[in-house]
Amino acid sequence: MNDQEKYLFDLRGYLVVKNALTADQIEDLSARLEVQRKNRESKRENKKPEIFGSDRTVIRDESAPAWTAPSLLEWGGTYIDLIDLPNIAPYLETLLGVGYRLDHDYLKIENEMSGHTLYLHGGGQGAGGPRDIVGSTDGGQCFYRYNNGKFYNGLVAVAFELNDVSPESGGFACVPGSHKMNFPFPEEWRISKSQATVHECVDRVTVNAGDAIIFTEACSHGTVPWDGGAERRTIFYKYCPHAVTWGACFYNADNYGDLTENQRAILTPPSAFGPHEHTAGIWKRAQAEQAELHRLRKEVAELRTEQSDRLGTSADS
Ligand SMILES: O=C(O)CCC(=O)C(=O)O
Repeated sequence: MNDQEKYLFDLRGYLVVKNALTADQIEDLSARLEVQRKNRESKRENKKPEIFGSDRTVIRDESAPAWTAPSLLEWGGTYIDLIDLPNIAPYLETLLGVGYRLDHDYLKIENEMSGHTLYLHGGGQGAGGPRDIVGSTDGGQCFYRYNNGKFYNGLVAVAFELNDVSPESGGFACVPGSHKMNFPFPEEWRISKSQATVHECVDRVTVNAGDAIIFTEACSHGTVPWDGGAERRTIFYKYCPHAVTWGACFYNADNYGDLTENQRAILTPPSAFGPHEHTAGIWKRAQAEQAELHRLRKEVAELRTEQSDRLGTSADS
């Protein structure tokens, strides 16, 4: 992150990294997404607006083990590479400090079906106000500071765009500078039901497919209602300092196939020590217990099936 980027991030609360993704990466991410959309269609799950992954506050069903909230990481390929992209990692380390962690991930699709409303949320130092969806019970999670030569952020989002987005189309927007605000966000500007009513203090950010918008959640931001014809498909990976958590459900790195040491470290649950040997031992034990639980549940399910098959056979004879 060079001095100009640091200046702009401190000034505005966001940055655009041009061409963060290669054409091949966009293709792979898009292809894997389309497979999931087809799956959803075939199950007749009509989810609007279309969101995949989760903010890790969602457990799939009653029987799902803890820490298995829906995640794009299950889709493999480039979705795994996004955890630790070499051209994004230096920004995250500068903004969050070493040992930062991935907190949650999701993908959002906007098209003519979306019918979105702009709902501005976030706001530094609790300035989001009591009606803010992320800052209402401000436990310090929405912080932004620059002190003693270091950035401090409670949550940094990386929004990877798979399509071109012009300001007239809609998409990411924010109130630049609001991450440093000392006054509550004016409620009358929070919600806009159409593009025409979006307040002039809101910046609409223009991007091309493959660009990444890096923003601090402390900056008041939201999605401008879509009016762009085709589609906007955006992947969000959101990162915290190692001691902070937003999601209630941590990643279990064992669930996502072969990962690099760095990727596993970034999926470590929160602690003051980060991905350090002190916490690594405890976490390894929790993972082993999860694996054991998984195996035992499978065994019980198989025994039950066997038993009901046997009962069915004897009833027939
Ligand atoms: O659509 C966008 O880029 C904004 C997303 C948003 O509001 C969020 O990530 O909290």
